[in-house]
Amino acid sequence: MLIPTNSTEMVLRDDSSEGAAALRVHQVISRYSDGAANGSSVLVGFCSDLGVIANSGRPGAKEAPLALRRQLYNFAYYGPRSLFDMGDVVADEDSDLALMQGELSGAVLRILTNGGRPVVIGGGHEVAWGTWGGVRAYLGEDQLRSKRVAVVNLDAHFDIRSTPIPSSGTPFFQIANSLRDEKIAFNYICLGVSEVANTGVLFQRADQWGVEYVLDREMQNYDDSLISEILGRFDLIYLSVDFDVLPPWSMGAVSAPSTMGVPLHVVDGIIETLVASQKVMAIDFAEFNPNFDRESLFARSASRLVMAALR
Ligand SMILES: [Mn+2]
Repeated sequence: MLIPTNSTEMVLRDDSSEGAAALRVHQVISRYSDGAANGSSVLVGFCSDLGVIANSGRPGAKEAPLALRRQLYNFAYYGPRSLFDMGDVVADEDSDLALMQGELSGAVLRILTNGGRPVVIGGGHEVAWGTWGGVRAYLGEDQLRSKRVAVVNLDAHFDIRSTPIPSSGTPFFQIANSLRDEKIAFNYICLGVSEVANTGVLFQRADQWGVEYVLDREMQNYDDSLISEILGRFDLIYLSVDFDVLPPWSMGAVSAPSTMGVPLHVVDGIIETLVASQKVMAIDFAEFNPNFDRESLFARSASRLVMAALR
């Protein structure tokens, strides 16, 4: 079910006595309504770690939306645009993972249909199958065939495992499979891949499928040509960001911290450039796990990246 965000669960800072321009996100963000969000970013939380548990990972990602909003709502905000918050997709007694993902797909579709840009805060990376469901439904078969649509994933892992039970390790396998059934191209670009965190089978599968990928060690500096080259080839992008793409010293609060990672400023630059192109239809962020944070330090890096998507 969809639960509205309750800002009484957060400590909010108010500097408005300094003047009208002393605004923070919590002072400009409004509860989502269908008529108002045209052209604006819309936050949606996806409170699930069912996929992480199914992938034998460390549970806790379902608490991420609140932990990240606690930071995000206090960030200074300058933008001319309004921001909206749709609340959280949460499990009820009867929910299983597929049901929650279906509910997220419905939320994403509703935002897209009303001209907004969904910015989804997971949850484990199983969030991606839910976000994609909404993007897929919005585009329909015609646009999926006629437009050049890319799935760009910033992640240490390909997440194309073929296990029979869907999990946080399978979303891009699921997307590939569903598109193959309809004979639609799967344009998958995975940035920040770690050689020691993906088995040979996954590299073979990526090669077979023509997945484009860049290794973490090749992404230590921001490379504008890489991003403009991607933007030149595609009309529309679904962007997914797994926080475990970051170095372990920037991000320890994930199920599987990286061993090298792509620096925070590089990931930030990629998100900002892609979003500024207006080609990003929907974004999701995955795998933050507040159980492994300390003094909310990692929540701060993570929400900084979410902020880069809220332009
Ligand atoms: Mn992932």
